[in-house]
Amino acid sequence: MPESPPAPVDVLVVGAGITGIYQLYRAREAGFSVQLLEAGDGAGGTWYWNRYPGARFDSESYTYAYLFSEELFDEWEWHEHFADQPEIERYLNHVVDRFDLRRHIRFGAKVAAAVYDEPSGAWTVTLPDGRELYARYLVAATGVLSVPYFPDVPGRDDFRGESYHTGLWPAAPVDFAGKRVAVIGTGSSGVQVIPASAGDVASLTVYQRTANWCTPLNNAPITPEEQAQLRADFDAMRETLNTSVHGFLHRACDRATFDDTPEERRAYYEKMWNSPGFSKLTSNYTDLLQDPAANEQWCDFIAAKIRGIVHDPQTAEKLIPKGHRFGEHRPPFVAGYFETFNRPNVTLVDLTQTPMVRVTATGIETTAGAHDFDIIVWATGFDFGTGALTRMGICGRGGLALTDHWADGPTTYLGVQTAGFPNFFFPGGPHAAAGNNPRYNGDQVDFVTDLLVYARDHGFDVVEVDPAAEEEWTSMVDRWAVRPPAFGQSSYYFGANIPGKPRRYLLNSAGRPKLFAEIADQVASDYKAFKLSRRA
Ligand code: NA7
Repeated sequence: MPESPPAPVDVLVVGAGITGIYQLYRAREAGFSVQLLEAGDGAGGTWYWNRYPGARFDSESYTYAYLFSEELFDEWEWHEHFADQPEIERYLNHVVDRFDLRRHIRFGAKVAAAVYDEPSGAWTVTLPDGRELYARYLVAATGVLSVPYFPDVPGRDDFRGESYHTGLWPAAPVDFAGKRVAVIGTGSSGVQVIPASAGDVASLTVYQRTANWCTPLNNAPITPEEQAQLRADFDAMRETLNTSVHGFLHRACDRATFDDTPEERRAYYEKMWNSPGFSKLTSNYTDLLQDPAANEQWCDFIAAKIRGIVHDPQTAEKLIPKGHRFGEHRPPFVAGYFETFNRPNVTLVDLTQTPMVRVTATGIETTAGAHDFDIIVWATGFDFGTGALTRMGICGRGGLALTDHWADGPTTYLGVQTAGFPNFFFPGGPHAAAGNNPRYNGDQVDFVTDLLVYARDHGFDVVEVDPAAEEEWTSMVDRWAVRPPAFGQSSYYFGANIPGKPRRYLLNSAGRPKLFAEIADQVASDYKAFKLSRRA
């Protein structure tokens, strides 16, 4: 007997990362029938795929985690202020099972195409084997850093040793012991994998094109007293996170750089250097990102630290960024990174001096010569923001392809919907966050769910954003991106790491207050930015 087609669901979620799991939970709680499709064989999204040695949070564990359930918060004990990947993956699986969500997830199910059907107002989603699924609402929780990028280096496929991308790391541990290892890329992933793997290897060669302003993560175990305090402070912590611009607990500074004397400044920078994670951005002097002279002071301090840590002066100079300021690229946070270059088995290759020529069958060739390797690690980043959404074969009203609609870069309203694609949402996509991602993504999931509940309660089943609202939000994003001192145009925030990608800003620099204000306005105005209708 031929298999009968699956029953349509109310909500089809794509992606079992932190956003998708929460969307599944919220939509179930709201009484919708829900199915979640996940390309991987396990839950976790970013924290499923990025299992390279050294992968860990650089937002505080308890501020990155879910805050929708105090019971969940109370029963999960994070071991470290910045948890490592295995603990994060365990946590996300715990959430899936604790809320009985696993039975709604289909693993190993990558979306090949998703097409909007105007007469029914529903979506047809096709899997690679041709099977079709039907849903009223399609919610892509596919993340902004989920499509790994391999640069087009000649000969990349010729290498006969092992090669891995940090964002596609295998589940079985990679054995580095005694191997000659190359790491290409020194962004947040590269600078985590480098110190974590240097101990075991015969040799580690780091191919750096752009040095980054790395500062210490300053991780530590969470003591029993801190655990107790975190629980006691749950409500206050949630309140602080909900009202902070970037979704962190860090306290803002009340002074600008040159309000302090040079001695006071040095002491404050020392305090920043020893502070946890992103507080170097969020608690630093108020003019850090506004005044280039202020930024330079902080950069000089970091450069002096690097010179103090790295024994070889030439290597130290190569590790000091040139040509971009602190905060212009996403700042990585490190543990023992600069110290790694003092090991006798670690070499830094500066690709600005000796560019990469090709990958060969046995290694890597630069203009300075060739080196053989057993393992090449590609820590070369992601197609940020739009990478996953533009690879899902999405077609909206009138057969409009999302890739065509976004040919010049994404246009969105609140970073959750785009005009011409009714009943399609993408919380956690472009134009939402600029800070601690799960906090924003959770706001967006809440917004989408509440909107769908509103539509259902009022007898509507087609939800589509007004092009004027989309235009307004997108202009706001673009305006903020070029506010003085506009910088970062060379970063992946603008799509600059992918050849040929439109240079459009992919974050929402106005932050959470803007998102909250807009959401409140929508709720108060019966979602005036959306056209709600009944299917024909
Ligand atoms: P990033 O931050 O995009 O870093 C990618 C790195 O790869 C960066 O150092 C790049 O140098 C380097 N890269 C890219 N292409 C090349 C070529 N062709 N040759 C040499 N080096 C290259 O990605 P990550 O995975 O580290 O971090 C992504 C996010 O994950 C991060 O922001 C956190 O949110 C966690 P470039 O700077 O382009 O010169």
